[in-house]
Amino acid sequence: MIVLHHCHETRSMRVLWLLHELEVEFQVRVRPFDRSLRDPEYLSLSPAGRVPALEIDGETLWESGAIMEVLCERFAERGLGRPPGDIDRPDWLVWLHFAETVSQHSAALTQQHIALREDAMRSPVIMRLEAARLRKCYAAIEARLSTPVENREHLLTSGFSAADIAVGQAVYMARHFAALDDFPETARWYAQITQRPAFLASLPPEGAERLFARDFYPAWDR
Ligand SMILES: N[C@@H](CCC(=O)N[C@@H](CS)C(=O)NCC(=O)O)C(=O)O
Repeated sequence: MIVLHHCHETRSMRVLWLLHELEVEFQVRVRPFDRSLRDPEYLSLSPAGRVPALEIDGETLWESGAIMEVLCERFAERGLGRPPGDIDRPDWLVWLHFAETVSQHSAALTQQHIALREDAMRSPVIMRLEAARLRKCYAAIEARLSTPVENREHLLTSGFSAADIAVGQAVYMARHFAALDDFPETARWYAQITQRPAFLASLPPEGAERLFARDFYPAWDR
């Protein structure tokens, strides 16, 4: 049995979305997003105490990008990966892992706006800087989606893939700190992929404790 260790609205959501797309049997172990990720029991699954961790085929994996590669290879028939030799393989790898470039800024902003307990600990400079760096990431996605190829609806020319899932989920987190208003192609793509039933199934269920209590956290203006 595949077991995903997951915290709502974090990077593990991209693995959850992928598992739903793959239509395989799996269990989700929802964990609170707190110090319990440092308990020895969880550190034995994920040595730095991070989510996601995935138990599969008697092994435990961590790092969302690696987990997504493994799942796409293991369930290759679902067509969400691009195997070696595929013309879109290099772009698939680039975009799959670009999700982490986006998410590092969301993680810094989550720390600034949510994790730090006292206002005196927060830095308006870091808030503005990290939000600006998110917009640079949006610009990269916008440029890609504006590249004139026929039917450019997804990040890859060959259509929907795990790269859209990884970057789409990274944008899900990022939108809490930087709006998509100036990025029309990215907004269109995001609206389209997040209608997918597998994305909707990866959202926190009604009543669950969410990471993001608000839809948007503006940078402090001082
Ligand atoms: N590069 C790793 C990052 C994992 C990561 O830092 N996950 C965050 C949630 S988005 C986490 O577990 N944070 C808990 C902590 O830092 O204590 C991945 O993509 O899996």
